[in-house]
Amino acid sequence: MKKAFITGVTGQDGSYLAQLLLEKGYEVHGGVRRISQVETTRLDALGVTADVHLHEFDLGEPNKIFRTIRDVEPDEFYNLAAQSFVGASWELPVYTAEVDGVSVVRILDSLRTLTPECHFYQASTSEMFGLVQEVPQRETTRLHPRSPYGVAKVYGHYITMNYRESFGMHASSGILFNHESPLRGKEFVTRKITLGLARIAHGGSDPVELGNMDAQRDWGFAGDYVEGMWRMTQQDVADDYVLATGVTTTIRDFFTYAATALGMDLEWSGTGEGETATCRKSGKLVMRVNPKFYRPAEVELLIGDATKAREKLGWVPKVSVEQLAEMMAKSDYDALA
Ligand code: NDP
Ligand code: GDR
Repeated sequence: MKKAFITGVTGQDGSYLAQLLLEKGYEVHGGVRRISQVETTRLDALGVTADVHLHEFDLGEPNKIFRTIRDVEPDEFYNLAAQSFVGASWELPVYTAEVDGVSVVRILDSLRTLTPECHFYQASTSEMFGLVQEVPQRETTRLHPRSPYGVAKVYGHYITMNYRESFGMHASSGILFNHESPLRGKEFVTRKITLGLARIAHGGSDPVELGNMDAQRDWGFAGDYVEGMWRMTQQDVADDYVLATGVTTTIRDFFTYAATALGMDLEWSGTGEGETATCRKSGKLVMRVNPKFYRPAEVELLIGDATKAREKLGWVPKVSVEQLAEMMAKSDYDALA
């Protein structure tokens, strides 16, 4: 039985990946932070908490990283833990650099010492592309990150490549474009929209307040993306791969898809800070822009080219952005019923 260790197992991707690996017969271990109460809501939602071996683990503690790897001796190591909210990274730039950047080399170096044959996966991101250099973005596109989060992830990405090249380690990076699900954190825009609209559909009167409505993202379903992570670690030779749908959508259009799924027909008016959306039938204001959600520097357009993953890994995303918006909106609506 293969043993996998997942950092960030309590997060969105960690939970779906734990479920996938359990289905494939793995012994699954995961790291949880020492906080006042361990949060396993997502693992609970997928019904897998009891099957995952949970270890107290924090990326900020190098000795713990070393000891955990020594104790578990994993065959595969998935580094998914991160301060993953781009918006918070301007408030927490040094912490984000430590957790999302420097800790990657701590893991790699411990693996090199203790279990050099272990296959390693690093959660890299389309945020590394940042300012648009090429459309669509692929593995070879020049990086120009636009947030402290993106900058920290660039370090994690290159140190993964460097340990592969320096020490022959099986270390892969998945450059994943945005992927969402009903288990997405509530601060991310898709979930903020679906939760806000579900509350309105149940009679709530607070409109959803959003920032930049013109940003475009390539959104897929998290369940599809963890399958791609696993495929990367199964290859004979480690490499870096983009995972994306190849379809980009504005925040406004995602909002419309989610509203439509809940039976709301919207009327849009205004632009920029004055933009609003109203439900035609009820006359309710459902969205207004609040500049407090604007970012100091924005990534305006992300659209990925996953040709390499399709050709070499046989990976193809199955869920469209419209289906995703519907899945998330209905899940939030049902949970509030
Ligand atoms: P989440 O925010 O849902 O999960 C992050 C996980 O990291 C949580 O389990 C969290 O634990 C854990 N964590 C945070 N800080 C620490 C720390 N200091 N030590 C140990 N664990 C920590 O993220 P996602 O599941 O969405 O993303 C997974 C990874 O993929 C992240 O690295 C993210 O940056 C990256 N990524 C995500 C994309 C996406 O669209 N979802 C796209 C591209 C990359 P806790 O539960 O205690 O908070
Ligand atoms: P992102 O996701 O920054 O792409 O990072 P997020 O959902 O936070 O933002 C997407 C876009 O929506 C715009 N936006 C808002 N965003 C939030 N969160 N809240 C708002 O009110 C709002 N209004 C508009 C943002 O400006 C942005 O353009 C996610 C994370 O999962 C990262 O960890 C991951 O690396 C990348 O995706 C790929």
